[in-house]
Amino acid sequence: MTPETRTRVLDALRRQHVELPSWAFGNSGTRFKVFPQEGVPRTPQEKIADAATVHRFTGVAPSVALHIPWDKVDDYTALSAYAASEGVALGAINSNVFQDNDYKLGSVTNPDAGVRRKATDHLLECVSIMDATGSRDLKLWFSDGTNYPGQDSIRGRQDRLAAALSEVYDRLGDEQRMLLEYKLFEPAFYTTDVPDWGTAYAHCVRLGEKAQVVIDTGHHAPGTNIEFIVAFLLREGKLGAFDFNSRFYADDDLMVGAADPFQLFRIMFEIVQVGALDPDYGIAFMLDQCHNIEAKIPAVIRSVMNVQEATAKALLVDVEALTSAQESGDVLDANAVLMDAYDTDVRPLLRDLREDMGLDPEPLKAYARSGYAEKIRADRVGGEQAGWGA
Ligand code: AOS
Ligand code: ZN
Ligand code: ZN
Repeated sequence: MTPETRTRVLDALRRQHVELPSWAFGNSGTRFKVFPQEGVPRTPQEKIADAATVHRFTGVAPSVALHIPWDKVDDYTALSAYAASEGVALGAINSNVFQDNDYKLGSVTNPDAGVRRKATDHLLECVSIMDATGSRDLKLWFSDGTNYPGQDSIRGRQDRLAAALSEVYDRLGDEQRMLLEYKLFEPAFYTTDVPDWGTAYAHCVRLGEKAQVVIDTGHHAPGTNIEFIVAFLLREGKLGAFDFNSRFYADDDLMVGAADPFQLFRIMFEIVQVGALDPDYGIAFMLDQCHNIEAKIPAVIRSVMNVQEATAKALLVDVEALTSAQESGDVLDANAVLMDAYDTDVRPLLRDLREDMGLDPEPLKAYARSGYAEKIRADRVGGEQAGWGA
């Protein structure tokens, strides 16, 4: 690696920004069982403190996404000030129109106008919360869909979705954005109202430039070429954010980079090629994970490190050599250039980066030594632990 390459790569990595989900620190599980862990946060403030701890050891996770109502508080301006005092900012506001009895047949696409009103009002409330927290992004994921052919009008539901999105879009401030997430299936099994990037993209195009698509890496059919979607949306200026995680089967929400680090590298290569890694470009690189059986804070630290490793490898691709091989039609050479970067052990480089940033080069070991895990286990007794749905 030339000194110029090294400087370029380190500069880009120093500016990298991964956003953490507040819910990754709470208890979670499957539909069969939630395994509670000791020391888990009981309040939004404690979740923020845990996220800030991950930032202290990694240096590249300076914001935390909230989920409403799981992170509901009376005073969001005060919550924002608390986050700042912990050294992080509040990030995307995630809405929740999937955990209420009223939403059995859908939220904004429900056949009942009253339920649609309630769901849309919740989304509007989330924008008011963004006004107070200073958050830029409203993240929307709809569990809406149907289970049986004939259950509802596929087309009618698209009309209802468009109407709700448009009402919420009109409420956004100049600096605010709407991020629309898609998911192939689950909890609905027959039709999903926003099942794929094309549907999300089409709604976002109609809405306008403040609406962009979220790619959750776990929300595709097996074998889907996610980096193609990344490249396409980037080209159209419609990629707003990622929800990073790993999947083996469906929406597994495992640690990013655990199942398929090569896919993560291929995604990050599409990103770095157009300079979209820089926070000023506007893409939010968020994690959306649940740590059901592993310790939560170290799992989030590991995930951030996995994103950094994939990014460092992507930044190391010799673009000049790649372009020349591509232009001369040398398939094997082009592939070899990409694989050379992927096969590089970037861990020494990342250790140097952390030292440059005044951090311990080994975040997981440093966290283990810090005593934070013991402290939260001792302090957080009594009260109700945060978790899926609380
Ligand atoms: C659901 O499958 C999605 O991934 C959403 O991003 C969801 O809002 C998030 O998991 C928090 O509930
Ligand atoms: Zn997600
Ligand atoms: Zn998901």
